[in-house]
Amino acid sequence: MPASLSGKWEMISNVNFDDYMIVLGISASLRKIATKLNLKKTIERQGDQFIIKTTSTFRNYTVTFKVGQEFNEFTKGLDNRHLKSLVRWEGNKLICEQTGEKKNRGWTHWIEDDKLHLELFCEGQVCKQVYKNVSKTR
Ligand code: VLZ
Repeated sequence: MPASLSGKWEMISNVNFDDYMIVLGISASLRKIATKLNLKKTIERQGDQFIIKTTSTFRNYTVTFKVGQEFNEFTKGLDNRHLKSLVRWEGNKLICEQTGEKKNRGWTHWIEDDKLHLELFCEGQVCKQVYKNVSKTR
């Protein structure tokens, strides 16, 4: 079994977020705000359903899905695109493919050294974020 992604997480590093937002067409003014945010993730698992909440002082974004089941995703408040998304396990990595206007788009989550790792990728750009656990209990 992969190490659990569940819990509360707070970002400790964020590399190439600006270039990731550029390929998504996020405006310079929004990018300026977004790059300064201290992002948090809350990941909950309810049976075979995952809920991933990304929160900040500026914007929040929640996605709910079942592994192996394609779903419609609307990136409301981010780049506001409609996607067909599919999440699967590959070893200890939870991988989401986001099919739509942008090619080779998606993300990968995994646990390494008790940290939550995230790669956000789109059209050749990769943003790498690492989060520390801030759950009361785990
Ligand atoms: O995360 O797709 O954990 O959805 C950035 C919000 C969060 C900041 C991006 C405001 C969401 C941006 C990243 C203003 C334009 C993401 C998935 C993997 C779950």
